[in-house]
Amino acid sequence: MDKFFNVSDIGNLDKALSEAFQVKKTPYAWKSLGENRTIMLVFFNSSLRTRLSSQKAALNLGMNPIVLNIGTDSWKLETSMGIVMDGDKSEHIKEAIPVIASYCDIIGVRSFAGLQDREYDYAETVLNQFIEYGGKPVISLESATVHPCQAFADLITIEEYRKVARPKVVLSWAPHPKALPQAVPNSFAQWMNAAPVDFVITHPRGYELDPKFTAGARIEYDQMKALENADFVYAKNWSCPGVTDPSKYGQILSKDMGWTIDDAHMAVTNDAYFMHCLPVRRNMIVSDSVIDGPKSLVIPEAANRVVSAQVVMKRMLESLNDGEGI
Ligand code: SN0
Repeated sequence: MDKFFNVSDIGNLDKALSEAFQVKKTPYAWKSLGENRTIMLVFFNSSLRTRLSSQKAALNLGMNPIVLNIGTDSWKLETSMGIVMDGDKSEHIKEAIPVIASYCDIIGVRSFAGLQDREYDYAETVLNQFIEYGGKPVISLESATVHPCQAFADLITIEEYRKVARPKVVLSWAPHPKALPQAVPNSFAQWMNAAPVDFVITHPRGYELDPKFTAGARIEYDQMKALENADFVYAKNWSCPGVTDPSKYGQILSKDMGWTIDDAHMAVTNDAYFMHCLPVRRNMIVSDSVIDGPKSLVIPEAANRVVSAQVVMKRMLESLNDGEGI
């Protein structure tokens, strides 16, 4: 495995899930796999779970994690090509990436969508530069359009808590004061489409996600109807993906608090579990009563971030070791 980006990168999902549960049961069983290996975790944006769970996963595998916060710990990096560097960016990514790569075996990158230029974001420009100029395996730690470590942890959580063979999973848009990327809902949709679940997406009109990630999923614009008999409710805000109107890309189209997941929303479900990737804005996305209630999975879901990251890093280390005949 030399990149972790899409659901297809993990291969067979049953196999990935059984590996995940093995890793969860015996996290230190592969302690020698990462010996003398280094992973560089590069953050262009804030993080709590991703930074801590990635370090923990690396340590469980006996690997050395190094964290770099771009702009605060390092020089500000220029990512545009052919530019006269007379602004506040001191170093170009064309030098920075190969330098970073020369110090490590695997690179993890967090680089959010800028939400200004749809084409630039949806081409995954920054992540692809790390692949091109780094020449090392790359993990997306939430890049412009995907957050695969989160979606894999979500799938593990659903597998652990599901009571029926084919649970109904509803991804619901919810209001937020800021414009947020589409990476989390894109990946969640992509992974749920590949999983044995009855998947429904609900959002106000104009928030249609890119069919590249959602094709095949049912969209129900009536939130209450979508939530009927749900076994899992996955709430998330995202800004306008610009699918129906590219000129609105990255904009907030609605702050309708009627979409906040509260007890009345949960009442129409099949006593559903509540999920969110965190960080969450209380009483915007979800009411205190639901997130603090007995069906909230947000903490076990976050704990599974170590498991998903560890499976991905384990696979990359195995590929590296195989390639080098160790
Ligand atoms: C990010 C997002 O993609 O929605 C990261 C989620 C894992 N979330 C935020 O940036 C939330 C920021 C805020 O102020 O609530």
